[in-house]
Amino acid sequence: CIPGTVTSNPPPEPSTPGPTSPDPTSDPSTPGPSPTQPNAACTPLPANAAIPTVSSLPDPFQFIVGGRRAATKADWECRRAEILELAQRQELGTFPPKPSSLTASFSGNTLTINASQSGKSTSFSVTISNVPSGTGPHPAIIAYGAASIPIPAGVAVIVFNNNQVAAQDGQGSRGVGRFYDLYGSSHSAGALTAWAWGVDRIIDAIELTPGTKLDPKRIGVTGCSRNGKGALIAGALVNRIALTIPQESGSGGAACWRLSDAQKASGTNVQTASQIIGENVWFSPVFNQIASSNVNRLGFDHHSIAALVAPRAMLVIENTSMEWLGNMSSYHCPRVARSVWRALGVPDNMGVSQVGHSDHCGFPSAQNPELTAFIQKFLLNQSSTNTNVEKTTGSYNFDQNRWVPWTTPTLT
Ligand code: MCU
Repeated sequence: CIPGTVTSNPPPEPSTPGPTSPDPTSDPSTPGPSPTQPNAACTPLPANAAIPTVSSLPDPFQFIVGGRRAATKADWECRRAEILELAQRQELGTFPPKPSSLTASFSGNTLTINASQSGKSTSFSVTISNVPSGTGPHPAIIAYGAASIPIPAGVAVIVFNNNQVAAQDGQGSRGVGRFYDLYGSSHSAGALTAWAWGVDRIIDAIELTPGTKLDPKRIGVTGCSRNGKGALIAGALVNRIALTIPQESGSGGAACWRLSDAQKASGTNVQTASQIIGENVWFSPVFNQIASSNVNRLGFDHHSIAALVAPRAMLVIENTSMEWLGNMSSYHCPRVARSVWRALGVPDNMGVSQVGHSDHCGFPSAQNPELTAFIQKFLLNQSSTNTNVEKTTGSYNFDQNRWVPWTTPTLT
Protein backbone atom coordinates (compact mmCIF):
# COMPACT_ATOMS: atom_id res chain seq x y z
CA CYS A 1 0.00 0.00 0.00
CA ILE A 2 0.96 3.62 -0.38
CA PRO A 3 3.07 5.22 2.36
CA GLY A 4 0.91 6.66 5.06
CA THR A 5 -2.25 4.94 3.93
CA VAL A 6 -4.01 1.79 4.93
CA THR A 7 -6.03 -0.72 2.97
CA SER A 8 -9.66 -1.57 3.39
CA ASN A 9 -8.60 -3.21 6.61
CA PRO A 10 -8.37 -0.60 9.34
CA PRO A 11 -4.86 0.40 10.37
CA PRO A 12 -4.13 -0.60 11.25
CA GLU A 13 19.72 -24.04 30.28
CA PRO A 14 22.70 -22.44 30.66
CA SER A 15 26.02 -23.59 29.35
CA THR A 16 28.34 -20.68 29.86
CA PRO A 17 28.49 -19.45 33.43
CA GLY A 18 28.70 -15.70 33.63
CA PRO A 19 27.75 -12.73 35.76
CA THR A 20 24.20 -11.81 36.58
CA SER A 21 22.56 -9.20 34.37
CA PRO A 22 22.30 -5.65 35.62
CA ASP A 23 18.85 -4.22 36.28
CA PRO A 24 17.36 -3.31 32.88
CA THR A 25 15.07 -0.78 34.52
CA SER A 26 17.90 1.43 35.72
CA ASP A 27 17.93 3.55 32.56
CA PRO A 28 14.94 2.82 30.42
CA SER A 29 16.26 4.68 27.41
CA THR A 30 19.52 2.76 27.18
CA PRO A 31 19.28 -0.65 25.54
CA GLY A 32 20.32 -3.15 28.18
CA PRO A 33 20.01 -6.82 28.90
CA SER A 34 16.59 -8.08 28.01
CA PRO A 35 13.96 -8.50 30.68
CA THR A 36 13.08 -11.77 29.01
CA GLN A 37 16.60 -13.13 29.37
CA PRO A 38 15.80 -16.60 30.66
CA ASN A 39 18.50 -17.09 33.26
CA ALA A 40 21.46 -15.44 34.83
CA ALA A 41 23.92 -18.10 33.74
CA CYS A 42 24.06 -16.93 30.14
CA THR A 43 27.03 -14.68 29.41
CA PRO A 44 25.59 -11.22 28.72
CA LEU A 45 26.68 -9.42 25.59
CA PRO A 46 29.25 -6.83 26.72
CA ALA A 47 28.29 -3.21 26.06
CA ASN A 48 31.30 -2.79 23.78
CA ALA A 49 30.98 -6.15 22.02
CA ALA A 50 32.35 -6.04 18.49
CA ILE A 51 29.64 -7.15 16.09
CA PRO A 52 31.12 -8.73 12.98
CA THR A 53 30.02 -7.47 9.56
CA VAL A 54 28.40 -10.35 7.69
CA SER A 55 27.11 -10.27 4.12
CA SER A 56 25.20 -13.56 4.34
CA LEU A 57 22.33 -14.25 6.75
CA PRO A 58 24.12 -14.43 10.11
CA ASP A 59 24.31 -17.89 11.66
CA PRO A 60 21.51 -17.91 14.24
CA PHE A 61 23.31 -20.63 16.19
CA GLN A 62 26.70 -18.94 16.56
CA PHE A 63 27.36 -16.87 19.69
CA ILE A 64 28.92 -13.43 19.33
CA VAL A 65 30.48 -13.95 22.76
CA GLY A 66 33.04 -16.74 22.39
CA GLY A 67 32.10 -17.59 18.80
CA ARG A 68 31.08 -21.19 19.39
CA ARG A 69 27.87 -22.67 18.01
CA ALA A 70 24.91 -23.72 20.13
CA ALA A 71 24.83 -27.50 20.60
CA THR A 72 22.08 -27.97 23.17
CA LYS A 73 18.60 -26.58 23.77
CA ALA A 74 20.03 -24.90 26.86
CA ASP A 75 22.65 -23.24 24.65
CA TRP A 76 19.86 -21.98 22.43
CA GLU A 77 18.24 -20.24 25.41
CA CYS A 78 21.46 -18.29 25.91
CA ARG A 79 21.92 -17.62 22.21
CA ARG A 80 18.30 -16.45 22.09
CA ALA A 81 19.04 -13.99 24.89
CA GLU A 82 22.04 -12.75 22.91
CA ILE A 83 19.95 -12.17 19.76
CA LEU A 84 17.28 -10.46 21.86
CA GLU A 85 19.86 -8.09 23.26
CA LEU A 86 21.43 -7.44 19.86
CA ALA A 87 18.08 -6.75 18.24
CA GLN A 88 17.22 -4.19 20.92
CA ARG A 89 20.64 -2.58 20.71
CA GLN A 90 20.84 -2.28 16.94
CA GLU A 91 17.23 -2.04 15.73
CA LEU A 92 14.28 -2.15 18.13
CA GLY A 93 15.30 -0.12 21.18
CA THR A 94 14.78 -1.28 24.76
CA PHE A 95 11.85 -3.54 25.55
CA PRO A 96 10.90 -2.61 29.12
CA PRO A 97 9.79 -5.20 31.67
CA LYS A 98 6.47 -5.12 33.52
CA PRO A 99 6.00 -1.74 35.21
CA SER A 100 6.11 -1.70 39.01
CA SER A 101 2.35 -1.15 39.27
CA LEU A 102 -0.22 -2.69 36.98
CA THR A 103 -3.97 -2.94 37.51
CA ALA A 104 -6.81 -3.93 35.21
CA SER A 105 -10.57 -3.46 35.14
CA PHE A 106 -13.14 -5.18 32.97
CA SER A 107 -16.50 -3.67 32.12
CA GLY A 108 -18.83 -4.67 29.29
CA ASN A 109 -16.40 -5.85 26.63
CA THR A 110 -13.67 -3.37 27.55
CA LEU A 111 -10.52 -4.38 29.39
CA THR A 112 -8.63 -1.37 30.72
CA ILE A 113 -4.99 -1.56 31.72
CA ASN A 114 -3.44 1.00 34.08
CA ALA A 115 0.32 1.02 34.48
CA SER A 116 2.52 3.25 36.57
CA GLN A 117 6.13 3.53 37.52
CA SER A 118 8.50 6.17 38.88
CA GLY A 119 5.72 8.71 39.39
CA LYS A 120 4.31 8.45 35.86
CA SER A 121 1.28 6.54 34.71
CA THR A 122 -0.56 5.51 31.58
CA SER A 123 -3.66 3.64 30.59
CA PHE A 124 -5.14 1.99 27.52
CA SER A 125 -8.11 -0.25 26.73
CA VAL A 126 -8.82 -3.18 24.44
CA THR A 127 -12.17 -4.62 23.38
CA ILE A 128 -12.96 -8.30 23.64
CA SER A 129 -15.53 -9.97 21.38
CA ASN A 130 -16.55 -13.41 20.11
CA VAL A 131 -16.00 -14.94 23.55
CA PRO A 132 -17.26 -18.53 23.35
CA SER A 133 -20.01 -19.62 25.73
CA GLY A 134 -19.07 -21.68 28.75
CA THR A 135 -16.86 -20.88 31.68
CA GLY A 136 -13.59 -21.17 29.78
CA PRO A 137 -10.91 -20.14 30.01
CA HIS A 138 -10.93 -19.65 26.25
CA PRO A 139 -8.16 -18.87 23.78
CA ALA A 140 -8.02 -15.44 22.12
CA ILE A 141 -6.24 -13.65 19.31
CA ILE A 142 -4.99 -10.11 19.81
CA ALA A 143 -5.54 -8.25 16.54
CA TYR A 144 -3.59 -5.07 15.86
CA GLY A 145 -6.13 -2.56 14.50
CA ALA A 146 -8.60 -5.22 13.34
CA ALA A 147 -8.24 -8.83 12.29
CA SER A 148 -7.77 -9.33 8.55
CA ILE A 149 -7.68 -13.12 8.85
CA PRO A 150 -10.79 -15.19 9.60
CA ILE A 151 -10.88 -16.12 13.28
CA PRO A 152 -12.92 -19.26 13.95
CA ALA A 153 -15.59 -19.80 16.58
CA GLY A 154 -14.03 -20.98 19.80
CA VAL A 155 -11.42 -18.20 19.74
CA ALA A 156 -12.16 -14.75 21.17
CA VAL A 157 -10.92 -11.60 19.45
CA ILE A 158 -9.12 -8.82 21.31
CA VAL A 159 -8.88 -5.63 19.30
CA PHE A 160 -5.74 -3.70 20.20
CA ASN A 161 -5.57 -0.06 19.14
CA ASN A 162 -1.82 -0.17 18.78
CA ASN A 163 -1.72 3.34 17.26
CA GLN A 164 -2.83 4.71 20.62
CA VAL A 165 0.06 3.01 22.45
CA ALA A 166 2.59 4.29 19.91
CA ALA A 167 1.69 6.48 16.95
CA GLN A 168 2.85 5.56 13.43
CA ASP A 169 2.14 8.77 11.58
CA GLY A 170 5.52 9.48 10.05
CA GLN A 171 8.57 11.15 11.52
CA GLY A 172 6.60 13.71 13.52
CA SER A 173 5.00 10.94 15.56
CA ARG A 174 8.22 9.73 17.19
CA GLY A 175 7.71 9.26 20.93
CA VAL A 176 3.94 9.90 20.81
CA GLY A 177 1.51 7.54 22.53
CA ARG A 178 0.54 5.93 25.81
CA PHE A 179 3.81 3.99 26.05
CA TYR A 180 5.82 7.20 25.91
CA ASP A 181 3.55 8.86 28.49
CA LEU A 182 4.99 6.32 30.91
CA TYR A 183 8.58 6.04 29.72
CA GLY A 184 9.21 9.48 28.25
CA SER A 185 9.14 10.68 24.65
CA SER A 186 12.85 10.05 24.18
CA HIS A 187 12.69 6.38 25.18
CA SER A 188 14.67 4.31 22.68
CA ALA A 189 11.82 1.92 21.78
CA GLY A 190 10.41 2.26 18.29
CA ALA A 191 6.67 1.76 17.75
CA LEU A 192 6.99 -1.98 17.09
CA THR A 193 8.68 -2.45 20.48
CA ALA A 194 6.19 -0.18 22.27
CA TRP A 195 3.29 -2.18 20.81
CA ALA A 196 4.88 -5.45 21.97
CA TRP A 197 5.06 -3.92 25.45
CA GLY A 198 1.32 -3.20 25.14
CA VAL A 199 0.63 -6.83 24.20
CA ASP A 200 2.67 -7.98 27.19
CA ARG A 201 0.49 -5.76 29.44
CA ILE A 202 -2.73 -7.08 27.86
CA ILE A 203 -1.62 -10.58 28.89
CA ASP A 204 -0.82 -9.29 32.40
CA ALA A 205 -4.36 -7.88 32.55
CA ILE A 206 -5.91 -11.16 31.39
CA GLU A 207 -3.95 -12.97 34.12
CA LEU A 208 -5.33 -10.52 36.69
CA THR A 209 -8.92 -10.67 35.43
CA PRO A 210 -10.62 -14.10 35.52
CA GLY A 211 -13.84 -12.32 34.52
CA THR A 212 -12.60 -12.09 30.92
CA LYS A 213 -12.85 -15.91 30.78
CA LEU A 214 -9.70 -15.85 28.65
CA ASP A 215 -6.71 -18.16 28.96
CA PRO A 216 -3.42 -16.19 29.17
CA LYS A 217 -1.57 -19.33 28.05
CA ARG A 218 -3.47 -19.54 24.77
CA ILE A 219 -3.07 -16.09 23.28
CA GLY A 220 -2.35 -15.49 19.62
CA VAL A 221 -1.34 -12.22 17.98
CA THR A 222 -1.92 -11.02 14.44
CA GLY A 223 -1.74 -7.92 12.30
CA CYS A 224 -1.30 -7.08 8.63
CA SER A 225 1.29 -5.03 6.78
CA ARG A 226 2.80 -2.46 9.19
CA ASN A 227 0.78 -4.15 11.91
CA GLY A 228 2.11 -7.49 10.68
CA LYS A 229 5.60 -6.20 11.47
CA GLY A 230 4.14 -5.45 14.90
CA ALA A 231 2.74 -8.95 15.31
CA LEU A 232 6.09 -10.52 14.42
CA ILE A 233 8.00 -8.33 16.87
CA ALA A 234 5.42 -9.04 19.61
CA GLY A 235 5.93 -12.77 19.06
CA ALA A 236 9.68 -12.29 19.28
CA LEU A 237 9.72 -10.10 22.40
CA VAL A 238 6.79 -11.48 24.42
CA ASN A 239 7.71 -15.05 25.16
CA ARG A 240 4.30 -16.10 26.42
CA ILE A 241 2.41 -15.60 23.16
CA ALA A 242 1.30 -19.05 22.04
CA LEU A 243 0.73 -18.33 18.34
CA THR A 244 2.14 -15.51 16.20
CA ILE A 245 0.53 -14.77 12.82
CA PRO A 246 2.18 -11.89 10.93
CA GLN A 247 0.35 -11.22 7.66
CA GLU A 248 1.96 -9.51 4.65
CA SER A 249 4.46 -7.82 6.92
CA GLY A 250 7.20 -7.60 4.28
CA SER A 251 10.38 -5.62 4.98
CA GLY A 252 10.81 -4.94 8.68
CA GLY A 253 8.69 -8.01 9.40
CA ALA A 254 9.01 -11.43 7.79
CA ALA A 255 11.58 -10.21 5.24
CA CYS A 256 15.34 -9.98 5.85
CA TRP A 257 17.06 -6.61 5.35
CA ARG A 258 19.93 -8.23 3.46
CA LEU A 259 17.63 -10.13 1.10
CA SER A 260 15.49 -7.06 0.48
CA ASP A 261 18.62 -5.07 -0.36
CA ALA A 262 19.61 -7.82 -2.82
CA GLN A 263 16.17 -7.68 -4.46
CA LYS A 264 16.45 -3.91 -4.70
CA ALA A 265 19.92 -4.20 -6.26
CA SER A 266 18.50 -6.48 -8.91
CA GLY A 267 15.91 -3.92 -9.92
CA THR A 268 12.89 -4.73 -7.76
CA ASN A 269 10.99 -1.88 -6.11
CA VAL A 270 11.24 -3.35 -2.64
CA GLN A 271 11.23 -1.56 0.69
CA THR A 272 14.68 -1.45 2.27
CA ALA A 273 16.08 -0.50 5.66
CA SER A 274 17.40 2.79 4.30
CA GLN A 275 13.91 3.69 3.04
CA ILE A 276 11.96 2.50 6.05
CA ILE A 277 13.74 4.65 8.62
CA GLY A 278 12.64 7.78 6.76
CA GLU A 279 9.07 6.62 6.24
CA ASN A 280 7.98 5.96 9.78
CA VAL A 281 8.89 5.43 13.42
CA TRP A 282 8.51 1.66 13.55
CA PHE A 283 12.14 1.20 14.59
CA SER A 284 14.34 2.80 17.20
CA PRO A 285 16.59 5.73 16.31
CA VAL A 286 19.42 3.31 17.21
CA PHE A 287 18.74 1.67 13.84
CA ASN A 288 19.21 4.78 11.72
CA GLN A 289 22.92 4.72 11.14
CA ILE A 290 23.24 1.05 10.21
CA ALA A 291 20.02 1.11 8.19
CA SER A 292 21.20 4.04 6.11
CA SER A 293 24.72 2.76 5.55
CA ASN A 294 25.24 -1.00 5.66
CA VAL A 295 22.81 -3.59 6.99
CA ASN A 296 25.64 -6.15 6.96
CA ARG A 297 26.70 -4.55 10.23
CA LEU A 298 23.63 -5.98 11.94
CA GLY A 299 24.63 -8.98 14.02
CA PHE A 300 21.35 -10.61 13.04
CA ASP A 301 18.67 -10.31 10.41
CA HIS A 302 14.95 -10.91 10.56
CA HIS A 303 15.36 -14.71 10.31
CA SER A 304 17.07 -14.38 13.73
CA ILE A 305 14.29 -12.16 15.04
CA ALA A 306 11.65 -14.64 13.81
CA ALA A 307 13.62 -17.42 15.50
CA LEU A 308 13.14 -15.69 18.87
CA VAL A 309 9.58 -17.03 18.67
CA ALA A 310 10.81 -20.67 18.70
CA PRO A 311 9.77 -23.14 19.98
CA ARG A 312 6.44 -21.35 20.27
CA ALA A 313 4.17 -21.46 17.23
CA MET A 314 4.19 -19.09 14.28
CA LEU A 315 2.51 -19.03 10.89
CA VAL A 316 3.95 -16.45 8.49
CA ILE A 317 1.41 -15.38 5.86
CA GLU A 318 2.85 -13.61 2.83
CA ASN A 319 1.88 -12.55 -0.68
CA THR A 320 3.91 -13.15 -3.87
CA SER A 321 2.18 -10.31 -5.75
CA MET A 322 3.30 -7.21 -3.84
CA GLU A 323 6.62 -5.97 -5.16
CA TRP A 324 7.13 -3.59 -2.22
CA LEU A 325 6.99 -6.47 0.31
CA GLY A 326 9.95 -8.21 -1.29
CA ASN A 327 8.42 -11.54 -2.27
CA MET A 328 11.67 -13.53 -2.36
CA SER A 329 12.85 -11.92 0.88
CA SER A 330 9.50 -12.41 2.63
CA TYR A 331 9.48 -16.09 1.73
CA HIS A 332 13.09 -17.18 2.12
CA CYS A 333 13.81 -15.20 5.29
CA PRO A 334 11.18 -16.99 7.41
CA ARG A 335 11.94 -20.26 5.62
CA VAL A 336 15.55 -19.92 6.82
CA ALA A 337 14.26 -19.03 10.31
CA ARG A 338 12.47 -22.35 10.36
CA SER A 339 15.86 -24.07 10.71
CA VAL A 340 15.79 -23.02 14.39
CA TRP A 341 12.49 -24.82 14.96
CA ARG A 342 14.00 -27.78 13.09
CA ALA A 343 17.08 -27.70 15.31
CA LEU A 344 14.81 -27.70 18.36
CA GLY A 345 12.95 -30.75 17.03
CA VAL A 346 9.67 -28.90 16.43
CA PRO A 347 9.67 -27.91 12.72
CA ASP A 348 5.88 -28.12 12.56
CA ASN A 349 5.50 -25.34 15.12
CA MET A 350 6.45 -22.90 12.35
CA GLY A 351 5.01 -22.51 8.90
CA VAL A 352 5.45 -20.17 5.95
CA SER A 353 2.69 -19.69 3.40
CA GLN A 354 2.92 -17.31 0.46
CA VAL A 355 0.17 -16.99 -2.13
CA GLY A 356 -0.34 -14.35 -4.81
CA HIS A 357 -3.32 -11.97 -4.74
CA SER A 358 -3.84 -8.34 -5.63
CA ASP A 359 -5.65 -7.18 -2.49
CA HIS A 360 -3.05 -6.36 0.13
CA CYS A 361 -4.32 -7.71 3.49
CA GLY A 362 -7.12 -9.59 1.81
CA PHE A 363 -6.94 -13.19 2.96
CA PRO A 364 -7.09 -15.74 0.13
CA SER A 365 -9.01 -18.94 0.81
CA ALA A 366 -5.99 -20.87 -0.51
CA GLN A 367 -4.36 -20.11 2.85
CA ASN A 368 -7.31 -21.26 4.92
CA PRO A 369 -6.13 -24.85 5.48
CA GLU A 370 -2.85 -23.80 7.13
CA LEU A 371 -4.41 -20.97 9.10
CA THR A 372 -7.09 -23.30 10.44
CA ALA A 373 -4.54 -26.01 11.23
CA PHE A 374 -2.32 -23.63 13.21
CA ILE A 375 -5.23 -22.19 15.19
CA GLN A 376 -6.64 -25.64 15.88
CA LYS A 377 -3.35 -27.07 17.07
CA PHE A 378 -1.93 -24.16 19.02
CA LEU A 379 -5.01 -22.38 20.38
CA LEU A 380 -7.70 -25.07 20.39
CA ASN A 381 -5.48 -27.97 21.52
CA GLN A 382 -6.32 -30.24 18.59
CA SER A 383 -2.92 -31.88 18.26
CA SER A 384 -3.69 -33.97 15.20
CA THR A 385 -3.78 -31.18 12.62
CA ASN A 386 -1.03 -30.99 9.98
CA THR A 387 1.04 -27.83 10.43
CA ASN A 388 3.94 -28.85 8.20
CA VAL A 389 3.71 -25.85 5.87
CA GLU A 390 6.41 -24.37 3.64
CA LYS A 391 4.70 -23.19 0.52
CA THR A 392 4.90 -20.44 -2.06
CA THR A 393 3.38 -19.91 -5.47
CA GLY A 394 6.45 -17.85 -6.36
CA SER A 395 9.61 -19.21 -7.94
CA TYR A 396 12.88 -17.67 -6.92
CA ASN A 397 16.52 -18.22 -7.72
CA PHE A 398 17.60 -18.37 -4.12
CA ASP A 399 21.30 -19.09 -3.72
CA GLN A 400 21.26 -21.14 -0.53
CA ASN A 401 25.07 -21.39 -0.29
CA ARG A 402 25.53 -17.66 -0.69
CA TRP A 403 22.95 -16.69 1.92
CA VAL A 404 23.07 -19.63 4.33
CA PRO A 405 26.69 -20.76 4.63
CA TRP A 406 25.95 -22.61 7.87
CA THR A 407 24.29 -25.89 8.75
CA THR A 408 21.38 -26.64 11.05
CA PRO A 409 22.49 -28.53 14.17
CA THR A 410 20.34 -30.94 16.15
CA LEU A 411 20.13 -29.30 19.54
CA THR A 412 20.16 -31.93 22.28
C1 MCU B 1 3.99 -3.61 4.29
O1 MCU B 1 3.76 -2.67 5.33
C2 MCU B 1 3.75 -1.27 5.06
C3 MCU B 1 5.01 -0.82 4.37
O2 MCU B 1 6.14 -1.15 5.15
C4 MCU B 1 4.96 0.69 4.12
O3 MCU B 1 6.08 1.10 3.38
C5 MCU B 1 3.72 1.12 3.43
O4 MCU B 1 3.65 2.51 3.52
O5 MCU B 1 2.60 0.61 4.12
C6 MCU B 1 2.52 -0.79 4.28
C7 MCU B 1 1.24 -0.99 5.05
O6 MCU B 1 1.22 -0.94 6.25
O7 MCU B 1 0.13 -1.07 4.31
C8 MCU B 1 -1.10 -1.06 4.96
